[in-house]
Amino acid sequence: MDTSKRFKKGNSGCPSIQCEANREVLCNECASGVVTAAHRVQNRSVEPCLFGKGGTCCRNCNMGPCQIIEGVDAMVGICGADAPTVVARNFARIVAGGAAAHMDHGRGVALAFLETAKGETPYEIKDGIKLRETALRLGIDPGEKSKTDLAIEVGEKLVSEFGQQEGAISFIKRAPQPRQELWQKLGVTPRGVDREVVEMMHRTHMGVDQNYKNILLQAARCALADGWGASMIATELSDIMFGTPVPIRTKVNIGVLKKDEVNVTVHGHEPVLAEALAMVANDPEIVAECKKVGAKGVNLAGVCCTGNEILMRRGLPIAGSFVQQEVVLATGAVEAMVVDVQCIMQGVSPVSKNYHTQLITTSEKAKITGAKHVQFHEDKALDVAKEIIKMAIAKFPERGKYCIPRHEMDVVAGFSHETINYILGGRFRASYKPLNDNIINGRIRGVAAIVGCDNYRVMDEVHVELAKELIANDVLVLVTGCAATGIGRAGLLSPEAMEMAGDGLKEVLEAVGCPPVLHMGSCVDNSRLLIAATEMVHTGGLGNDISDIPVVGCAPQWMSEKAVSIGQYFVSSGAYVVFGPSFPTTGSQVVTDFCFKQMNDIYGGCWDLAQGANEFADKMIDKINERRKALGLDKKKERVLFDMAMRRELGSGIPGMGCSPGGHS
Ligand code: NFS
Ligand code: SF4
Repeated sequence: MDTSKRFKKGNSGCPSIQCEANREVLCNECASGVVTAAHRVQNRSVEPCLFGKGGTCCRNCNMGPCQIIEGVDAMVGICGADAPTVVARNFARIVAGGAAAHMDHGRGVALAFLETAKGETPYEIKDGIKLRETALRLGIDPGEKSKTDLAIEVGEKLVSEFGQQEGAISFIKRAPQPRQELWQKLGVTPRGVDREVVEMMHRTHMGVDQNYKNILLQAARCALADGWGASMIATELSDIMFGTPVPIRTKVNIGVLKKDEVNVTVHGHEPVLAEALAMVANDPEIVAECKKVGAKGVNLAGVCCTGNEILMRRGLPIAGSFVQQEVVLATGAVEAMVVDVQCIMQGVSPVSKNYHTQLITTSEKAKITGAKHVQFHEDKALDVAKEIIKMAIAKFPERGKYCIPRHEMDVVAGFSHETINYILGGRFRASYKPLNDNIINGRIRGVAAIVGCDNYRVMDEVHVELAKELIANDVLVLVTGCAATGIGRAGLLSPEAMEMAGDGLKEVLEAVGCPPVLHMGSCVDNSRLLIAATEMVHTGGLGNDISDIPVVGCAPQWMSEKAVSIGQYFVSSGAYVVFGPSFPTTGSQVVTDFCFKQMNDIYGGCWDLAQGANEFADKMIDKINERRKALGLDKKKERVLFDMAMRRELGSGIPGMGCSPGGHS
């Protein structure tokens, strides 16, 4: 039945949605009258504008907006700008927007780290070994320096890189040597973190850079300043402060909410807030307050990438990914949703108004109408955290009708590149050698990253089906972000899922006891993938650069600008990256060809576009095979082709699987 017809604009009801947990909530009486993105996407009466979709609408000056059609002389901008220029400018501004989000996040972490080093916050320097390693990488001699002095020096150095004007950001030197030389030759080595975004915005202002290739070079430099700069700074300093993740068992999906506890969901991105909440959640004072209102305690659960941060480091559960944020509230069982920055739908505020739920904003950068604002300060982190949790406790007696679905799934997360090292190589000879050896001997065909968001424009469980198809073809899968959460809901992040792997991969996994899909963290933690790929190069036997190794990446349901910045830094680092369901340059064949083909000649990595798990798998496995062949590893490895029956069979063993929103594609 086509349920989309049943709902007029503004009406709520049971939307057409595939995920059982989401359906159980939204089709329940407790969600009656609630309107979420699942409803809005069904009720949307206007299709996305073709000019906007393909990147050919320019609003960069007030002679426009101009809508451009490539190859039609009369359809250039008033200023004369043609499709390649406009599309490249728009694409570059998407990269700059995404990179800026990671950069501001990275800066926040770096400043909090410096305050922590100076003893001005309640956090500590937890990973002294990683602190020393990082110091050495920055050219700082740890010598006999105290942990405090060393941390201050590391913090000051990395904070300074945000405003650095000349030279090169430090972590770029972690890349394989040939890659660094290529970046130098192309002139895309980032000089400072912030500088590259400012320059990108300048160059795409009306009447500045008009050569699409030149614009896209700066987009690459801007993205590299994100991946090898801000995101890597965020990951490394978060690890040093809060602990480098090690494999940990926990649960995901809406069923992690508890009926007899005060449910506090923490949504957004920056780990400093979530860590503080986790530090006080079991405080005797808080537990006593809970008892007074008849609750057993505080249940802290994550949403979006904050969820991934606390899942990786503390084993706290994730209630929902991006597409589930409103559904989590529609359970009526959430006392407070605490948010900081990024990926917070404006819809959460009206949804929360249907319940007793208190929506709390904590960053001066992100205020939401209808929410209470409690400003977070690192130096008063625990006091602020307690204040927030007490607000949640006070709401518990007001909880009305609620519905917590039974769906939750066991996952193992916490695969930092350091732990992959230990798991594969053993604590005493930590190394990527076993991984490389198994790729060389063909047990593992290659490595694929599935990253990025989930998205109401995608109907199918692309992440899940793709991951299954890849592991069945002996491809080890690494995941981050909301893709990781979705794949976790489907049961693929547990060691038991190794049964679905191809014989070669299974043999390797059985020996080390890890899942076929490794959860590597939040979206800033894609920097861990850069390091893992570089380690594979350094370990030897698979070529001299990232563009040689049989590693591919994809974001099949991308939504955020951050995803495009991530994709571009992987491409510029030599990876083959497939996006879907659409790509923002398709309004210009010239720019699209440049991204999909010529970038490969420049970087040894390029973009591509696919729709549906099958096409993604085909393209990614073909690329892995192509790289294997170039390395002389082309021993015939039969490709397992999936048909619908096989897909159904694979899915049937896993209860409560999946959670695609089921919107319109
Ligand atoms: Ni990544 Fe994380 Fe999720 Fe997408 Fe948003 S939470 S930083 S952007 S939606 S994966
Ligand atoms: Fe139109 Fe050119 Fe102005 Fe863009 S910059 S809006 S193409 S006149």
